[in-house]
Amino acid sequence: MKRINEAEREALTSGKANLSLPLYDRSIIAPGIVHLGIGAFHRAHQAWYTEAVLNQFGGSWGIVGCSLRSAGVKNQLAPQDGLYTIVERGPEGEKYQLVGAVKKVMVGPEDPQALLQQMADPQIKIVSLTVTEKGYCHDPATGDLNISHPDIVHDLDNLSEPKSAIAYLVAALQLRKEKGLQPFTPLSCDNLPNNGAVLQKVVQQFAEKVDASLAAWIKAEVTFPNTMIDRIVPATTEADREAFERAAGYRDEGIVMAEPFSQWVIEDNFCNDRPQWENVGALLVDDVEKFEKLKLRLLNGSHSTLAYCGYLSGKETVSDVMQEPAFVKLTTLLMDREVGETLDVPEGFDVQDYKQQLRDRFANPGLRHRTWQIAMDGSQKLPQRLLGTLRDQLKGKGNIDILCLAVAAWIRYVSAEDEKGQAIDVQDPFAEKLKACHHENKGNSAGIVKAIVSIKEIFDEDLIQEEKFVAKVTAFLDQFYQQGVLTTVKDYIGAQ
Ligand code: CS2
Repeated sequence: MKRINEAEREALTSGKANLSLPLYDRSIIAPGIVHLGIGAFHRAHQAWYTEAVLNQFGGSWGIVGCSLRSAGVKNQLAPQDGLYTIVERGPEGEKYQLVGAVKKVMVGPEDPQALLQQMADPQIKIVSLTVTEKGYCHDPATGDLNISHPDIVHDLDNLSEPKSAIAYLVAALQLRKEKGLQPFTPLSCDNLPNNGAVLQKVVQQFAEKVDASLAAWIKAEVTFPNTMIDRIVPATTEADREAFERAAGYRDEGIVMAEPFSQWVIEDNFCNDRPQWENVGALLVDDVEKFEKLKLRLLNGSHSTLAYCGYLSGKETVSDVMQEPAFVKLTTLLMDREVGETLDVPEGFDVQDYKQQLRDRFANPGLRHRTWQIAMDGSQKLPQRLLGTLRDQLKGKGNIDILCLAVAAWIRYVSAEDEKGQAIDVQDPFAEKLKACHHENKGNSAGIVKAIVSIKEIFDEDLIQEEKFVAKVTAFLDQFYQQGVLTTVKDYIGAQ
């Protein structure tokens, strides 16, 4: 079947019900945004909002999408002239939208200078990022730049050929400073609390190592808005592409699957121009923190809990996990009791409704969001998803049971062996270290927990001192080994 691109677009898409198309002339749209990390999430979220701005208002807000690692996305999108389809999967079936906002795709390692020049182009007003938690090269517990991170070590010596997003930002800002240009706004769109502030800290610390006057200029001129981003976007599979091809009648290597729900809350603090995202559904506010905390703790905290418990109970997707009443109850209790007690809900926000919506979103059978995908990079995710709530609950003497159960499930998962003795493909920068903690303490849950909770980069220095926390995690881990995760959860829920 024919593949979508500009030349074929008219013939392949016209007259198709269920498919919406770009409403603007793509050929006159100049790029205004460089995006680092053009994975599925960006294409279904920020690019989707920007597409809505282009559809309604036009403007120079085309996107240059960049990968900092592989050429995978470029190979998908370049032959399609940047066109790709969002497949929205809701309870009522599928809706398709062809998106035209991505004007060009670049791959950092293919030509770092070309990417730096692109970022330094005066037409570029924003450099946004979805590089995942580990892309910030920081110590998740303290937020400081990890200066022994191999990419950072490399980049400090080779600033004209960077590897990390952090060095790309600093090097491109340096070029703009030298040219006497206004800076672009770096816009973090990753699932980190105070993501803008985290980015600012690592950029500032990196810049200080490069040149003090550059660091001072960044401090004075550049703003780093915080954002809360939300849309469930599972990795696309070949089966998704084939099903789409059959249904839509054209081939698209770049399709992304998404749920109907989407939310974007942005701190309105830009040092250069920005698209009118507020006119297409985003919320531009003075302070993102309350929204961020709510989302990271309720959605992502539950997601990680369900991912570890679910994977270990043999469930492939989150919607499979939500078929099991004990897991639904576990999530409800986690949301209402442990997380709920720590939240400062924004005025006018219906949190009860939000929690119910979350459970419905998790249960969406069309999404096929794999537990294994969410389980990735737990060492980078746990601090903001579970450990912040835990610290607040310890301080307020609130309940910590399910938080401990979740941490125990993660610890069980990173042993890299499932309940049937099969290997688990644990993707995590700390995978080897975590596995070693298990090996060195085989059969001794207390030893395993002690070794893992002593990893300061994840747990900081305080949590190993919290006896109640360590004891509960150990008890759950023991129970997991004795009777499995599902039975443990059922027992726990039954006793509530
Ligand atoms: C998920 C998130 O993969 C994960 O860790 O928890 O990607 C989640 O789907 C999004 O944050 C939803 O907005």
